Amino acid sequence: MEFSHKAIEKKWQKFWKENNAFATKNKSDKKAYILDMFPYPSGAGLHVGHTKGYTATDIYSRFKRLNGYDVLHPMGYDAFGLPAEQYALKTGNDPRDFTIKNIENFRVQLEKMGYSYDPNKEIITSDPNYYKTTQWIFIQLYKKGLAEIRNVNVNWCPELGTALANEEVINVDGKMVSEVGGFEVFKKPMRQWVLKITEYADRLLKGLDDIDMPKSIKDLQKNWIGKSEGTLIEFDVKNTNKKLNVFTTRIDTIYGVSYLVVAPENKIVEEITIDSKKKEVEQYVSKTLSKSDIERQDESKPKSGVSIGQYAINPITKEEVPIWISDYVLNDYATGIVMAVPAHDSRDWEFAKKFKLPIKFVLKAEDESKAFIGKSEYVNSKLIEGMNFEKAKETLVKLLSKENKGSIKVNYKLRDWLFSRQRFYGEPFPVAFDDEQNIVLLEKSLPVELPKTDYIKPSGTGESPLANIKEWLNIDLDNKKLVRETNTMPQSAGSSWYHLAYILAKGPNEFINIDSPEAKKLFKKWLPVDLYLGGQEHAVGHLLYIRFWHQVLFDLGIVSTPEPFNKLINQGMVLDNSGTKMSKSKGNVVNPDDIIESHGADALRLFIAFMGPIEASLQWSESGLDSARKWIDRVYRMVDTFEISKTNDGSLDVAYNKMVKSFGQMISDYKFNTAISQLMVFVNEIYSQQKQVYIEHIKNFLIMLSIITPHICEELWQKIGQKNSVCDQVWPTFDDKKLVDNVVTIAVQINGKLRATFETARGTKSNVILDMAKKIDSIQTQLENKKIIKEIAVQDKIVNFVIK
Ligand code: ANZ
Repeated sequence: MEFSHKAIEKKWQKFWKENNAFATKNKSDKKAYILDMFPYPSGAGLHVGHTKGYTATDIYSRFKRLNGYDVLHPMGYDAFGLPAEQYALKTGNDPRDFTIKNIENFRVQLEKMGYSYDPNKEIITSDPNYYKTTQWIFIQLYKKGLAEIRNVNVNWCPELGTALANEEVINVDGKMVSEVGGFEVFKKPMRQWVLKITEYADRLLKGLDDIDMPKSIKDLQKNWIGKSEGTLIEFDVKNTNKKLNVFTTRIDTIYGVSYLVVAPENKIVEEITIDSKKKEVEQYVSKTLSKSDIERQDESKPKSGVSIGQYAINPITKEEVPIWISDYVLNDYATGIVMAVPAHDSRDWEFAKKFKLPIKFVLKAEDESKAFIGKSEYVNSKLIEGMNFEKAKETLVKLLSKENKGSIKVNYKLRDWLFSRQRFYGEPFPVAFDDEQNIVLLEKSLPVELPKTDYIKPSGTGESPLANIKEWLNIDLDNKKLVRETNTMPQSAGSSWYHLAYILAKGPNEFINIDSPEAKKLFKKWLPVDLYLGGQEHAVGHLLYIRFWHQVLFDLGIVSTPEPFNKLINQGMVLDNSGTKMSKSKGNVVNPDDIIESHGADALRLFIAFMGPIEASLQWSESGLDSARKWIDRVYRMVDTFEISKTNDGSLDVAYNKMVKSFGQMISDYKFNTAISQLMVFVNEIYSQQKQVYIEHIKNFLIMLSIITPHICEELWQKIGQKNSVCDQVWPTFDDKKLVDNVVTIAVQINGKLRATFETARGTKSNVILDMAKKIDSIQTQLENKKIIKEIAVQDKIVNFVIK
């Protein structure tokens, strides 16, 4: 190796820190807000997968700074969460101490990568100064009617003593268990805070048009929101005054309804089940509660269900149809009740076959041995025969709406956001209750801090451990005795406004008030985020939550843009050298610290940026890493050994200008891997010339390369006698006129054989090159005394003589 990366990298990291080199500036009218998805500070530290995205944004941030932009490029920590709490429970430590220790490790690791984060913008979501604003935003949501307490079915895990999000539950042998620990999970109704994200469903859908993001991510969000336009139809329950509301997208199949299915856990079931069926129904309901929604909707599983012994009246045909319960109907989608049309819906078909329920075709189908899905001519459908779908729908809705039994309804798959957890380590709600359970907002005492305690065991009652800390729980406010909310917020709370927190940060975890004129000015300058980069696993949950909060804050006049992001890129994964995903359990994770030690951070940065497109998942390769390091050595040797000249002999002008142009263009297009190739081509040119190198070429080469491998470039910058930092320079420009070689080589052929070549200026007219060819001595001799039958000259290329 040519140089000691250890010494060089440390030296420049110290220099950047001491000179506050990456402070967010406010000097230019051009800005770039470049945001990484921040990490959860786990005990395992930085993963090489993190470095793929973080290196990309660092390259881009450095590029923008050198191009005269004010750049906001921050990093922080998504620091609340279950792993720290579980660790604390196991070891008896405070989760806060554990988190802080992990963050310190991350911070050192990120610094060792040479990332140009502004240290004054660092945020930690579990810091009371930070969550003060998380709580303030919650209060605004509450005041806007977007937060409320509901009794909802949650995934309850008795062992962990908490409700879990769907993503935290996995399916083992048909049973729900917790992802952490593999403990039993079942559905249980609990008093929960819910945020009404569904009220923003349409906005979340429309806003997608204004964000430049991969189509696959847009589709994921669209499907998650799942807009569905249909009809609500009311069925009377026979001999009672009860009604069943069904949601259907196919009102036109109403003549084919042969039974209704209610989700087993729907409240109405108990009210309408006949006595003799109650026991069977109860058993079925409790079985359903241990199944996940995914399993319930799994089409490959045989259908199950129970008749509740009651009948409903079809409001169009007045026919009586039996009412069943089955787990394939979900309680929290639409009304949780379905009109089953087995002839035209495959789930209903299977169910009807299994329980021998009638199947009546109301759409013409060639093959009646299976369900016909789709649209065709109506049969057995008195009122609508001969109509198309739209007309049939309109006719039926009109008829039903006259009797108040039908109306158009738009439904969304998107659920309201379950916003409370029965855990210690999350943001406390800024809420308390009086004797009558009225909600009192603790607006004046923000932040509502988590108490210091070494007792964070689950309370056992389903409440959070905070319920056990009586000194914290009971408060006096304006002479009223109140009891605090003991749930805490989910981890996704803190990450739903962190893009704003960075803008407001005036020092680590010190913030300007979000609702101040100063904040408005800053939001106006920095929003929206110009580039947001992170993993695809956050495509739905996080991205929808953060957009929802942003939209609410926009409606409240706090932020200046309707959407938080302008552009989103999903980085691919770094796979191990056999193409497998790296994971702790497989023991194939590469720790960046080891690579920094052996090859240097610059080599790792170069390798990771060069290995392929940012969006692609790519394989780790030791030899690729070695090559990256070798190339840096080659650059070092080039600057070290070639004579650096103050005058330019022009021999590298074309190669140089081509490089400047393409490199800049490719970096702007986030094509870092192909951009790097341009630098490599230039270095090859220099070596092939084996001459001196013009100082301006070398300086600008180092400026450009510094966005990829900053440490070595600072070192070489100094080595060639330059002052200040290479990061403080101005991005080079290129000369359009020097993009192509001005000299071309012309071949001269006689009767198809190459006889000579000569050089001339590009663009020399063909009659001129013909004359030039004729003046070449050897050609003159060969043409002497010969008859020229044909002479052809092609500009910039060839002169051809046919002689006899
Ligand atoms: C009758 C019907 C006939 C239906 C037919 C479909 C085809 P999307 O587009 O996803 O909104 N459905 C309604 N609520 C449900 C629930 N809680 N759980 C399970 N399924 C439910 O689908 C709407 C359709 O899904 C509705 O239209 C209903 O079945 C079913 F030939 O009603 B349909």
